Amino acid sequence: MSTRTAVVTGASSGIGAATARRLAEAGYRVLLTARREDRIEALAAELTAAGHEALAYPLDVTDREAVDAFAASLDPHSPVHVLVNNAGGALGTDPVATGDPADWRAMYEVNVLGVLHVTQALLPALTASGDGTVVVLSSTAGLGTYEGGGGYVAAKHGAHAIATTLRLELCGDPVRVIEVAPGMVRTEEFSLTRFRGDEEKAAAVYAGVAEPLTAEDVADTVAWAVTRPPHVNIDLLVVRPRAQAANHKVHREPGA
Ligand code: 8X3
Repeated sequence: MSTRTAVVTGASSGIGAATARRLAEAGYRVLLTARREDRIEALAAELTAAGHEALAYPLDVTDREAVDAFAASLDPHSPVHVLVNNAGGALGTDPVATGDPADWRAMYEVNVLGVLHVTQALLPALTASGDGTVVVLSSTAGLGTYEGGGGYVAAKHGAHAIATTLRLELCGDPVRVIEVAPGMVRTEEFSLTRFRGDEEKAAAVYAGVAEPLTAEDVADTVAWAVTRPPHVNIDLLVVRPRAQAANHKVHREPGA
């Protein structure tokens, strides 16, 4: 089988970096994109040293011109088989009544328009591959609401809507759309970013939870879904830790 190429956005840390590692191990040539060039360069070097094919391309998915330039830079003779739309994130836990519209806008930009930009730009290459896969890393926040979810819940509902609509629109084309919706995942940055660097508040999210999911758990799920035979479309996978039965129903060990 000739080398297959996977593009991963937000590959500088967390689920994106773990997914890039897993896809590289599965034999994909991985194109790592994220804003932080030093991080994706380091990951590309690590993967290359381990005998995999990996390249870093600094990219802000909210910048449409930059996304188009990235797509144009790809070798037209080397199709893209997989796009993992992972870049995203949350800002704040304010109620709707007091949420900052600037935060809502920023979350919409990255979680919704970011997915739109990269998917639109790479769709021709994914289709040309004859067997393309678009992965949308949404969230359980895209499937239900919770107090304080605010703009993140709204934005992830948008990402979910892109996945479901695109799947309908591409029916008959050689591109499948897979949505993976993680619940509580403890990564180095997600909650820290949400709480703007407040380590105490970030840690409290996971307080007493024996085993939140790890980035590797989610990457494992993504890699499994992507490596099913081309005719098998895993529409939607909801992945949570055992201790989380719903976003608002989390088992915490006493004393936490
Ligand atoms: C992360 C899940 O519960 O923080 O996407 O919204 S949650």
